[in-house]
Amino acid sequence: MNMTPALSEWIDQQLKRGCNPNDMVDAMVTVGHDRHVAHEYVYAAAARQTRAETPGVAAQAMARLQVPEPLDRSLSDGPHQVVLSDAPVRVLINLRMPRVVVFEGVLSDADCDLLIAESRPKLERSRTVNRASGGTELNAARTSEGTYFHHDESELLVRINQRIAALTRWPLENGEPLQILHYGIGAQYEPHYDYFDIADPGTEKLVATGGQRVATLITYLNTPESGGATIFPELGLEIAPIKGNAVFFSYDHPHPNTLTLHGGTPVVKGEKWIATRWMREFPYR
Ligand code: PD2
Ligand code: ZN
Repeated sequence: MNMTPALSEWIDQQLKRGCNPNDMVDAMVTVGHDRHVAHEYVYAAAARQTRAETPGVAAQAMARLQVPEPLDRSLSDGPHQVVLSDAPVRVLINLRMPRVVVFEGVLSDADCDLLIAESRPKLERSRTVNRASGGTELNAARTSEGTYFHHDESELLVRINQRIAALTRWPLENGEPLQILHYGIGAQYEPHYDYFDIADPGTEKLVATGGQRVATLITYLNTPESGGATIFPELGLEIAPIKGNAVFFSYDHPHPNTLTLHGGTPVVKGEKWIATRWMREFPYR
């Protein structure tokens, strides 16, 4: 069943009356809507209302968003690994605030090599989002080259995307295309936040599809000989880039007090390849 003007109006009215969004999803399912689609409609409408009605930019930035949560229990009383349909993934570090999880074995060596091989001929100098316009631009702070892959671009991408979605427990369709980055000696990614700043004029355009970014998974496709760590300067945390490992972090509101400032330090020896999945609130199309 598709979204009709009448359904859209019903959703808006129920939300304005203060109805519980989950009850609304249940009601839509009983009249024949797919649960996933119903969830998407209701939560997208709720987010639109919040943005439109919340008085100031500052308040909007503080509204808490749903974020992916890869682990369903603490490492103290549960296994240290996530069982997926193919190979398990081990949890190395589990930090609550900010939410950061470091994983081992997210991708096999063979899949890392294949991703690099498929990316190499497509590499272009990395562009960053222009916060004012919502477009992209070359940026001295990001001296890497990169490319991206659509979700179903190849059998390899389908497999990797399914694995990332299962690990993060977040719908693949909420993911931006998988971004591959290559850093040579001296190349780095200066500290930044991955969310879009509410105060930036370009943000409205950037969140029009998929809403805010709410989480990031950076997977290391090789092990640089020296340098190239991922750092969270405010936490004093450095993560060694090790082939097949990954760092996940989430940010439930687009504000520096999420403590998710992070960067990639210059590669000192060798080269560095990563695959980044940025996750949005809603389907990204
Ligand atoms: O390459 C990294 O370590 C890195 C650091 C900061 C990647 C990203 N951000 C990113 O892809 O968002
Ligand atoms: Zn980043």
